[in-house]
Amino acid sequence: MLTVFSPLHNRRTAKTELDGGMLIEPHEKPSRAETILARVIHQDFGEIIAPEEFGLGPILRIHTSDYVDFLEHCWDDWIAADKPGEAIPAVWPGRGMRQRIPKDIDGRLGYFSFAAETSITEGTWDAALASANVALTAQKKIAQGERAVFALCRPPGHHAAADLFGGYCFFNNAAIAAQAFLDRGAKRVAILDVDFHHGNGTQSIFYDRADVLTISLHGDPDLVFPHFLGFEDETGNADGEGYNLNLVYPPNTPFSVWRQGLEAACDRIGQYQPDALVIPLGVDTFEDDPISFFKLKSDDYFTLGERLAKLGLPTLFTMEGGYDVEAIGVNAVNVLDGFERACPD
Ligand code: SP5
Ligand code: ZN
Repeated sequence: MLTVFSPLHNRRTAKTELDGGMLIEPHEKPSRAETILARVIHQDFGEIIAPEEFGLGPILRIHTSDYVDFLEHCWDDWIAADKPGEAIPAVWPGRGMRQRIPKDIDGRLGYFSFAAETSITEGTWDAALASANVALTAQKKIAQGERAVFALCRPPGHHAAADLFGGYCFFNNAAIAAQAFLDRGAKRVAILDVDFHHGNGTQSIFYDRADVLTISLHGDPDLVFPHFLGFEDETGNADGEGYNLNLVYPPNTPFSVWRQGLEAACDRIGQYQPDALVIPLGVDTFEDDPISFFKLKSDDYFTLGERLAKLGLPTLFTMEGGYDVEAIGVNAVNVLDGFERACPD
């Protein structure tokens, strides 16, 4: 399988994540991508290519121009305001307050975010742009005939909404790729999010639409991030009614239970008959993940990949979460390996 990777991911080197009242070293760190890349190379898994550049056009199909402009200039604005640390939002337009974009950078950070763990830093824009280009390059390769491509995206994307960053995400790489499939002639695209966390950004982007089916399997948002979206009664709205599916699991869920949700998701995708499948691939479902509570084991990721291959669809994997850095390479590549082995060609 082809892997798309950009060394520019390394431009995102945040030093701080707000966690438990402390500023800790971020869970979402450069060694994550390097470890996955090393595993792809070690397994001799296939060709690794650099992304092409697509400009802002395909990003603006998903994100608002106000938001893109904010992200591009946030760090410069922060420095111009003489702030000492990394750019962290600390105030939001809560219930009853005005939803308007302020001039001040503290106000803008709050307007364009939904969480405070994700700081914006000097190279964040470069890395986020490269990550979107990784996903778009993978999409183009599939449009040109590849059965499956691995977009080794970093930073991840599935928490990013049309005009919100958070959850370590800035551009929603999976949504950008799904829209690119449609813009190149696909009629329907399915997105099956297997990251431990609910793909709130992706859900919100396509919630009113029937041309993208969004499915997410995740930890109960009553107990974990993102807390305010991802419940099973969220089934879509207007034209999108019936085109969103959330499958929610409690602490300590083992693969034997999780895979029942995977089956339900695959059944729904089968009915939908999409032209392409996008898999936001997080391996923070792993038993030793430091911020999550499922109990998947490394071998289970082969089984996941095999099941996805049996859907028989052109498939684009975007890398999302996974914070046990020692295991992230093995687990991510096991999914791809299981997929390849189950493919007829
Ligand atoms: C892409 C992705 O997986 N994003 C996850 C974002 C999670 N953000 C909230 C993290 C809260 C971590 N709390 C850790 C408690 C254990 N020290
Ligand atoms: Zn996650």
